[in-house]
Amino acid sequence: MSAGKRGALIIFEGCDRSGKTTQSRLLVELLKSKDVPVQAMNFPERSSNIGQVINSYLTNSKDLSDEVIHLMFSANRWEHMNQLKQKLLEGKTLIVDRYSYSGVAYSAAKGLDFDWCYAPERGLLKPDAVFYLRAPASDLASRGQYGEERYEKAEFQERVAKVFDRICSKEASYWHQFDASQPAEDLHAQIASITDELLPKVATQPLDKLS
Ligand code: FDM
Repeated sequence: MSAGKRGALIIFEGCDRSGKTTQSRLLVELLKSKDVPVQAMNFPERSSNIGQVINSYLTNSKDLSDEVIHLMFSANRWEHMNQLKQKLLEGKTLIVDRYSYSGVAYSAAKGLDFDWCYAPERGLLKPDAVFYLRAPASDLASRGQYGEERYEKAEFQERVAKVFDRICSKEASYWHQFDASQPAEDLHAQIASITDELLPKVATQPLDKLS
């Protein structure tokens, strides 16, 4: 990359089975094919010590209070922030599957206070764009059986979707909402076009923080 040009921080958000994994993979492949330096990441990042506790919780082998697991998810983002920042400043674009908004949406859906949930996210890197894949939870449930993990229940996912909707309307300046029930190629084309415009635009902008 040319000196001083940074990569973009792009986040995919949405309920389980909304197609985030497929769409982030397609976007990474597209950028690679254009020789854009890019890396896929996801949260929770399950390999660290904190990530392993989160994994035990999600797979139901460990119980923790709603507050404690919430702060662990946030700590898991904080422990990777320097690494993310460095990669972005080196010019790498990061395509991240889930971020702070999943943290807020899943915990607020359990009944925790929205502002309390958001507080530990303040100061983390602010995404340049959030691609929110939205589909009715009933639609998602009909795509196939939910898995075995803790949150994979249709009724809970509907509550999560409501919190995502609330965040989406508040953060409209950098959130892009898509109908996740459309064919994957159509969705990818829309995401690719927004990304195409985004990368040169943010390349010379300073990194920002969530406030
Ligand atoms: N999840 C994910 C949270 O509850 N809080 C968070 O901060 C994050 C990042 O973890 F059910 C939930 C969302 C999902 C589960 O996510 C695992 P993946 O994408 O299936 O690994």
